[in-house]
Formats: sequence, structure tokens, C-alpha cells
Amino acid sequence: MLPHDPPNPSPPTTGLATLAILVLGVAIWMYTERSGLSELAPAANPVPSTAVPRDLPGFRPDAWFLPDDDLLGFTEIPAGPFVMGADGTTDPMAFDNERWSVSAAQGTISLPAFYLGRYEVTTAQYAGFVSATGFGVDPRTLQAPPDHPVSFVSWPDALAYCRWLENTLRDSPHTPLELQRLLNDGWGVTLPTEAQWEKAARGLDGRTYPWGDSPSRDQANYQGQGTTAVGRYPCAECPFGFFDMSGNVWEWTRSPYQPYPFDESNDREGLDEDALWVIRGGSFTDQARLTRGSTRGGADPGARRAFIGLRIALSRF
Ligand SMILES: [Ca+2]
Ligand SMILES: [Ca+2]
Repeated sequence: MLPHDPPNPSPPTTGLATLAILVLGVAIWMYTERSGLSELAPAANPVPSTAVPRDLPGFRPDAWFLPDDDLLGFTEIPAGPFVMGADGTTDPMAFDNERWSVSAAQGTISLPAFYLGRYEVTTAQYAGFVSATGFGVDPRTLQAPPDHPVSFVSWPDALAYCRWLENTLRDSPHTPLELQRLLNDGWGVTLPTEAQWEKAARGLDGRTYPWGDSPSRDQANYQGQGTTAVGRYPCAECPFGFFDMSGNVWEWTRSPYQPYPFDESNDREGLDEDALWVIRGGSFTDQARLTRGSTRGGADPGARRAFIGLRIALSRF
């Protein structure tokens, strides 16, 4: 077991720890977070003035610093099938937990249409939430620059942001009409399932990384020293035009960490206080292997880490 994170965890240490989760399939050390810093955080922290900037190019200050486009960054993934999972016969870097079943290396599943945020949720976006609600965060949560991904957010912290943003978008005159229509039509803001996440990252052709089958430090932030701005790595070859699906920060999903084959119908079964939740995509501190589109991490819901953030989805329930 590792102790609580030091204030500035060194990349090699956190990288190895993340690898351990994946190899073992359990995140024993993350259980230590339950009595850790997150529970000592005060109920309401002052929001650093740098976290809510006056202006941020490409983002809308009048719309909670969401991206300045028609749907405030929500990007549609059309309904239909995709290839999920991997094993050593298709990808020598695959971990055991990515194999679909005893008889099949990969599975093909069909998802209804959904929307996913073009970027990871930024510090500026999360600061808007904290500023509006007084939500208690870790002292380190809002310290990154405003256009970097927010980190040091637990799974409940991530869901609290989703709930707040959905309610805020419903009530605001600044919400684009098309987005307002979707919200009135039964869509809601949430975390993606791990299947939604993987479809968005790999597209429809089962590629290993969002841009193809080989790692590329020109297209993702990994093996690095810290987070980078969410618009830093454009990827014309990536399906659907997402940024940082590979690297920068791991992203919480709303899927419990369960063995494949992926099945949403049993997601509420076997949940206890030791249940882990799937995180995806690897981080700035990891090796390429952990930033593959099919790599599955598991984290304690209470974990607030330098290398875990979130991306929001719009899903129909
Ligand atoms: Ca990411
Ligand atoms: Ca399941």
C-alpha cells in the first residue's frame, strides 16, 4: 500500500502506482484515500482568482467556460456498433482485463447515439461550479491553469459537477436552443459509460489509439511532467474530433469496474463500499501502454488524484 499522495507526487511514482492498478485489477492502495485528505477538505474553499479568468480564448465566459460552439462542446457519436476490448492476439500491449470473454478477444456492441465533451473538463469550468455552489474541494483541485484539465476530483465530485451543470443549463438563457431542446427531450449531463468512452476514443475500426495503432507523443500528453492545456493536441486523424482521449488526465466513467463482457444491465449489482469505478485514457505521467483506447483502470470513488479528471457526456436515460 502507498501512503497518501505527497503534495507534489513525482511522475514516476504515480505512473507505477497506476500501472499496478491495471496489472492487479484491484486498486488496494487507493482504499487509503477513504481516510485521507479528501475528507479533511473544508466544506467550502475560497476559489483562487486565477481559476475563474475574465476571458479564455475558445471558451465562453457567459456559459461557464464551456467551449464556444453550437452545443458548447458536446459532440455527437451516432448510434451503431463498434469493436470493444483487446487481447494479446490483436494487441501485444493489451492487459488481461481487456479480453472480452473466454471465447472471444473482442466484442461488438451497439450503442444508441450520445454526446461527449470535446475536451476534458477544465479548471475554469470546475471553478465556476465551486464558485456558484461553495462545493467543498481538495485544496489542490483549482490550482492548475484555467485551460488545463481539472484534477484532484473524486467520483462523487465529478457527478456533482454533472448534476450542477445540467440544472444550470436547463435554467439559463445562454444555453443554445439545440442543447435546450435535448435537455427538454430527456437527455441529461453525466459521465460516459466505459463503452461510450471507448467508442469515442477508438471510433468504429477498433484502432489502438485515437489516431491509429502506434503511440505518438505528437498527439497526446503522456510520459510527461504535468497536465497541458486541453486544446494543446489537435488530432485531425482522431475519430469525432476529441482532444486528450489519450493521456493528459485519466477520466472517470459511470461504469463500475466489472469483468468483461461489458454489460450495463448488471452495473448496480455487487456494489459495496469497496467497489471501484472505471477510469480511462491514461495520464501525463503514464507510459503509452496505459493511454490505449481499450486500457481499463479502476479507482476508488473517493480518490482525488493529480492524474484523474473527467469528461462530460450527454446521454438519454
Ligand atoms: Ca484524458
Ligand atoms: Ca456491468
